[in-house]
Amino acid sequence: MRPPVTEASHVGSGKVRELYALDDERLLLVASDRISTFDVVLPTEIPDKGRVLTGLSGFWFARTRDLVPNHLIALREDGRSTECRRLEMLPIECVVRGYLSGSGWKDYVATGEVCGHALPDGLVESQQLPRPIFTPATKAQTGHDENIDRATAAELIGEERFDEVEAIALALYAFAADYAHERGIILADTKLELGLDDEGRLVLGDEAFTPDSSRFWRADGYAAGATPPSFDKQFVRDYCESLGWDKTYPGPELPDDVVAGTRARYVEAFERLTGIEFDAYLADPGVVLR
Ligand code: Q0Z
Repeated sequence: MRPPVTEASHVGSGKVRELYALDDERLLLVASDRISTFDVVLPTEIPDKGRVLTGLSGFWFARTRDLVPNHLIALREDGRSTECRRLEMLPIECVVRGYLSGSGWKDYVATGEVCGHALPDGLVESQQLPRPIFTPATKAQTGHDENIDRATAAELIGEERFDEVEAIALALYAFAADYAHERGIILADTKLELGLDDEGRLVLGDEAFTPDSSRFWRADGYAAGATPPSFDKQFVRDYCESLGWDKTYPGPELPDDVVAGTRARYVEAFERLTGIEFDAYLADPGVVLR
C-alpha cells in the first residue's frame, strides 16, 4: 500500500494494517484491503475493505465518546487512515462475549468455564449467554491470544484498573450490541483495546466494533447449536473450504465473484450499522463522525 503522503515513520505492521508515527503524540493507523481467513492473509484484496473498517470504527468512536474517551483525532480523506492519540496500551485484550463462540466455546466445552466465569450446564455452541461476560486475553506476539482469568489479568494491570476496564468494556459492548441488534446484526463478541493517555486516564484505542475485531452474525437466520455464517467472511471461508486448502501459507487467490460478494457484505454491514450510504463515506469520510 502507498505510505501516507505526509512524512511519517512506519512503526508497526499488523496482518492487515499498518501503523505510522506522525509525531511524539500522534499515530496514523492505516487499514489495508487485505483479508485473512483461518489466520492466513490471502493474496487477493477486497476493494474498500479498509475503508469500511475505518469508517465503522470512526462511527463507533463518535457514538461512544460519552461512555469512554477514545484515541480518534481525525479520519483522513483517503477513508482508510485514522489520526489518533498515542496511548500507553494496556497489556491485555479486552474481550466481551454475549454469545458462546470461538475460543469461549472451546474453553466451555473443556472446563464449563470461560476466563473463570462459571456458566450454566448444557449451553450449546453460539448460544446467547445469560449476560455478557468480560473475558480478557493476553496479547500474543505470535500465535494466538490466551484467555486469562481475573487474577491473571489483575497481575498485569492491577485489581482496581481491572474493575474499571471490565465495567467500561461491558458498557461499550452493551451499547454496540443493542444498536447493532436493532439493525439486524448480532454482535456475538468483540475485542477492545484500551490504553492510558498522558494523564493516566483510560482511553479506547485501536479499532472498535469492526468485523475484524468482532463476530458479526445476521440476526435473521441466527440459530444456536451451530456456527452461524460470518457476516463478512463466509463467502471466502466457503470458497477456501471447497478447494480443500490445508489452511497454511500461502492462501489461495480469490475469484472475482467471491471478491465482489465479500465486498458487498462489508458494504452492507457498513450501511446497515451506520445508516449512511457507503458512497457518501467515500466522498467525505467525516460523515460518520457527525
Ligand atoms: C495499536 C496495531 C496496526 C500494527 C499499537 N492509539 C494508540 N497508541 C499506541 N499504540 C497503539 C494505538 Cl492504536 C497501537 N496497535 C495495533 C495496529 C499495526 C499493530 F495498524 N499497536
